[in-house]
Amino acid sequence: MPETIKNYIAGKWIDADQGKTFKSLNPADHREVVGIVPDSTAEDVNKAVAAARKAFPAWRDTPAPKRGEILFRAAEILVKRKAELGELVCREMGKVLAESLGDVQEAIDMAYYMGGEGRRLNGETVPSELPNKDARSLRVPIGVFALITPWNFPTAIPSWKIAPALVAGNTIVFKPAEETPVCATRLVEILVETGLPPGVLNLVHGFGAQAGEPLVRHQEIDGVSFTGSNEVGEKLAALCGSSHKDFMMETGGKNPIIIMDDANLELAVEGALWGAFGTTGQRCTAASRLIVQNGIYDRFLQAFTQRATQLKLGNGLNKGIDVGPIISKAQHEKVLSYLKIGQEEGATLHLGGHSYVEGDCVHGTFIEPTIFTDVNPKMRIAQEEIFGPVVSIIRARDLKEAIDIANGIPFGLSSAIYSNDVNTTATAERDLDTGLVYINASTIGAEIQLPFGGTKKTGLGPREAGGRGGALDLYTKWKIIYRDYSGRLQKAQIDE
Ligand code: UN1
Repeated sequence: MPETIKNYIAGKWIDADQGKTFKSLNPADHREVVGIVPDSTAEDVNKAVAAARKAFPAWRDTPAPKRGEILFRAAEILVKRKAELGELVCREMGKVLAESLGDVQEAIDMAYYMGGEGRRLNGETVPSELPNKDARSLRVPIGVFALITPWNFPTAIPSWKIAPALVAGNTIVFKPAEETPVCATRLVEILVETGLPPGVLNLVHGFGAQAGEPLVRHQEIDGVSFTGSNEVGEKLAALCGSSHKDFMMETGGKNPIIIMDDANLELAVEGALWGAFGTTGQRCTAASRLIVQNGIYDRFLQAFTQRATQLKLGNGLNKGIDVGPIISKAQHEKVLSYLKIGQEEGATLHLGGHSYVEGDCVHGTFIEPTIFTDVNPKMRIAQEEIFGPVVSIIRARDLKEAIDIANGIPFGLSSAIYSNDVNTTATAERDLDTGLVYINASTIGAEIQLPFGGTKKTGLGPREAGGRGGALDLYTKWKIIYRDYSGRLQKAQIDE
């Protein structure tokens, strides 16, 4: 039975102003409607922003440790309901059950971590150059944040944004991806259950053009955090720049794994398989390029192909499935178009290359794990983000050439190298121009206690997640306080 969901505005669950709805489907079986969803417009956005604005002063003035406690409570509820939520993620987004549970776990980790930040939102106290004067910095909230999230991590990525925004004292209008609205609703329900005051967190469902863009354009929005495509992100960046809104985007990736001649072959094969075909390649951290040194090339290709052939496609709720569906028909078309492009460019289609329509998969949107060989690093399939189970294998003579190929793209999110030589891996650590570098591990699986994000066209603005230079730099601004208790006029830089 499909679930009818609502927007959450000013502490109430309500339908879209115009009463319209759309459907969220199970990508493994499009006959299953997971949710009937409010199709919101600027009217709904306006109500939500007004509610968030109204709630802001009291939330800002709530002690940060108390705001943190709400996140601890949310984490506890998430722990109790992890199995149920994981199943929902699997039904609505399609990733296999173990990965769906991992998605929820990442939200749990983030809620606990950011809950703790409630007691650590520290600034600096420094000596003043004048007597009887204090100098210190404070982190203060920005105001009302628009949070726009993608479908590929339907609980984890919303938690990356909601948890730090809340603990820092901002109020929120959350516009989740239209493909995974039920997962987003469940997360909001859990936060509501913790006793979050009305208006602090508002949820508006809908599409980018009708709901997302009016939200970002709204003059009462102070900050925007967006994860999704470069195309949309760059448009939002321009809008935010011209209206002085704080902005962060996390967009594309085209992540390489370098496999050197001295690598542990088995380890490299397993890492490449997990990076390329885990989450059906629908991660911004997915390994979509394997740069393999000549001496190990043939052995690697043989072992990798053999393992890729064994992967089982299907509904991720079923046992033994390794690769789930592609999220939607539109995305399925896009991936198929790249399979054509690759062949037209002269790459060799080494494995896969078609829709997968065996058995029940005929009702979903599946694509076979696909390997291209004879790929020139400048081909479109080696430069552009495909976001599907498609990997390009590229040959390299030596470390220098491998790193040049790895860096020779517009993106810079994640990279990895497999080698047992410490000099090789240390050089790669230094020279790979990506936000994340993995040594003898795949390109996916970043942990939440360190910043997450990349270089070049992968993103803009402060990084997400925890640690120094992470999300708190986006969700707070600095306020500097000078307090003079000398009782006389003191002149900085002038008084002796
Ligand atoms: C994403 O694909 O947008 O490092 C996020 C990883 C996950 C997050 C991926 N922890 O692969």
